[in-house]
Amino acid sequence: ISLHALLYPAESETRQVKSLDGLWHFRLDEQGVGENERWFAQPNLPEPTILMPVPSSYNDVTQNITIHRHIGWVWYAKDFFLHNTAPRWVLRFQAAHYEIRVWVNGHSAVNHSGGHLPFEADITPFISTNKDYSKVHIVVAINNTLTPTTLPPGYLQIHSPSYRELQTPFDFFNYAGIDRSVILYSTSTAYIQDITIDTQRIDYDAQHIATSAVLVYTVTIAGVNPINTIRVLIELLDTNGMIVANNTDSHSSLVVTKPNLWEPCGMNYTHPCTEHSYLYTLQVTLYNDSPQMNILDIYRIRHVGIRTIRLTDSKFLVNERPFYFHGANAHEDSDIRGKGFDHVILAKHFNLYGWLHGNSFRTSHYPYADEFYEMADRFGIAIIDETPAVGLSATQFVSQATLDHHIQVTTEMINRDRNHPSVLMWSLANEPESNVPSAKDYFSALADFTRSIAAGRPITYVISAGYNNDQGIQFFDMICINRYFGWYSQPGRLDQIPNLVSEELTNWRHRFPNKPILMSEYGADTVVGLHHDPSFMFTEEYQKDFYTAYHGIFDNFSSLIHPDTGFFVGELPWNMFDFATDQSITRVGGLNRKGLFTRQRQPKAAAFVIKSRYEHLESIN
Ligand code: BDP
Repeated sequence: ISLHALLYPAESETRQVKSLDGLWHFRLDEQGVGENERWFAQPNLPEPTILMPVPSSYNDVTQNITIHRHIGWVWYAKDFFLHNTAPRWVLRFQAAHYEIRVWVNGHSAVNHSGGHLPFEADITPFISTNKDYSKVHIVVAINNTLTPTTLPPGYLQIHSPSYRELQTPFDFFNYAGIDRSVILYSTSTAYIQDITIDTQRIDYDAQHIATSAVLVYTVTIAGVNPINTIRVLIELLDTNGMIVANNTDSHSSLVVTKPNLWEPCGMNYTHPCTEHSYLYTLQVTLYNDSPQMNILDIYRIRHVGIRTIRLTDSKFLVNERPFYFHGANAHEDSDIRGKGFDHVILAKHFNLYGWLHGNSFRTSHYPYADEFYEMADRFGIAIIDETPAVGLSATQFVSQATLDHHIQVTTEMINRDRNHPSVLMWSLANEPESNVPSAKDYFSALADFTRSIAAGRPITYVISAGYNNDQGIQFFDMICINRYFGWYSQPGRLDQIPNLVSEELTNWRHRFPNKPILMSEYGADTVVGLHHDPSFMFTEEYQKDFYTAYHGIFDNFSSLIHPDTGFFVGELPWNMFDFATDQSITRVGGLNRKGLFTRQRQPKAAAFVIKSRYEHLESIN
């Protein structure tokens, strides 16, 4: 029953969307007995239960440390009424972490493995249709235990019956629960199942003004038999709602004359970070092939951006012009909510990128909620979309189960995100142990597969290995390196940074003269309010000086500043915000404090250094 979760649930004349967000009944299942005791078949979860907000991570909502650090199964339940006004109802989880089982009115509806991507189930068979309404009881069981074959991986250590520990080879807290929205949506019996859009061709005049663009699309229809009883109409609308192109084939192209292009903000000054980027709407209508031409289904994608991407040996081109990434990496993380999706946090996220004049971020270290991509399309913020493969080591490279899951999660991510113009590149992993020999075959296979579905985007992974021993990046399009000179290495020695960065970039270029290079992480922990002159580690002064030391060298290699010789295409500090980690001796108060902003989204001194740098970069981009 598990379907591919593709189109975002959007309302239209033929589709209803009902939110199931709010308070759900919740309890821990510390002994892991719920499934055997058939909790899913009972009218209520056995007590003790509490109320838990959805969406949110469950970890930080209560005062109970047992819930905060729970490892294993938890259960959620909710009842609601559904009026039978549609022939087909689909239950959609925008994501839940990690292993999920869902029952609807006692029937198993869907199972899913993986914490960061949507999954859905047609629940029509489980609701009674002989009345005007149905009472629906949903029960969800979720297990946050990570294993060597999950992504990210994890290792359960049982020190004693009362002391179990989940070792996580990554630096963020393993928040869990129903952390994104739960949605119910309806369709007609015949419905639009999927739409893909590709805008890889734009023609220009001598002044580089776009004269026309070709938008290739495919519409997939389900629930009709035979297919020749229906017709489809595809229309592209501009921001005034005027139709600029249309077609009646389900797989064809639209030609747009004098197109308005989508561009990342700040690029060529055509679109400062304070304005929105140009988005068309693609409207697909399904009719039955009768004289009445009854409308069966309508679906609109409201974030269609016309733009191209191309890499040269030394440049990242958007619309055939060099693009320089200057933004900051992030996490889905905030006080109380943990990884839970929240519209306030979402809006603040983009308002702060605007304030900073940041034009990009990487979804470190997993795909974010859909809403981030729609906002990025609108704001003109470029995204490097990353899979949850963080913390891979030699153990994983020899596991077929890991490679299979990596391929599955990559496919789900690309299927979900490929229509967003903001997504400029796919990042397949963060800091794998790519210096071991087994990394070679693993990444070769992963690159081959991903290239076959990459939808016009370059592919990369983010490297901590050295230029002389990395085994996998040879199969990818771009070099993204994370470096912590002046922090994890040469701590306290800001004076060493310029030479080390310079050598590093030169050496990578020497080994890979045909791949542009991006600094995908660099940063220093900073306790807000801590000061010292001359600058010492952990102070606000140190964070300022740290960034300044890198910037001078970046400029020496920048493809923006040296169009003929430069090959360095961007800088992404680690991190935009302080974020939660496991408790440890290096993480004061359970936070990684490398944010330019605190976890409450207030600026540290370095945020102003980055802001004035980015204003400058924007003026030359
Ligand atoms: C990098 C990791 C990132 C960490 C960061 C750090 O990619 O996830 O949070 O180090 O230690 O190596 O701050």
